Amino acid sequence: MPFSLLQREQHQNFPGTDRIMNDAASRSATAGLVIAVLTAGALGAGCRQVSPPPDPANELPFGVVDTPRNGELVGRTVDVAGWAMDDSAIAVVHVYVDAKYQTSAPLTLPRPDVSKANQTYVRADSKTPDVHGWQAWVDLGENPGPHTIRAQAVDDRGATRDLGSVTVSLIGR
Ligand SMILES: [Ca+2]
Repeated sequence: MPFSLLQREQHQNFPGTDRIMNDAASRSATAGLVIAVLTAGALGAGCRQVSPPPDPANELPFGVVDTPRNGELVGRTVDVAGWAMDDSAIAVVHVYVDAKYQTSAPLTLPRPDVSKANQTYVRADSKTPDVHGWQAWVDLGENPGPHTIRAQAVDDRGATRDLGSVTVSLIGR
């Protein structure tokens, strides 16, 4: 890769390293190697993400998968639904098929029955105090036989808990 192109990329990704690269280039005929090393190091550091530490006061979310039922015979496209609650708020529900991520669903469906059964988790300041239900469509693929659908709720602080898993049977053609 020509130096100028590399430098331009480096500048776009890591503007702070621009001056270091220029110095290195003027000092040595091996500047290209130095820059390559700097680039690799900077890229490595740039890809790392540091999560905040878990909050000991934060409760895990909870809930269930209502449909489909365990052992149900289904077609390839399956309606998956349930509910979730949290001591603060549910950010999203992730749905996995055969241990692979497939889709995500927010809470959108009113479930006053869930509010009634878990009144201490209903927030008085919520604009949608009865919305605890989620729904998603998943694709089981082409292989007939058993497939496992798993749902995981994530709260607004990143804590995650499995809501449950069901194993259904895809009817062959
Ligand atoms: Ca929580």
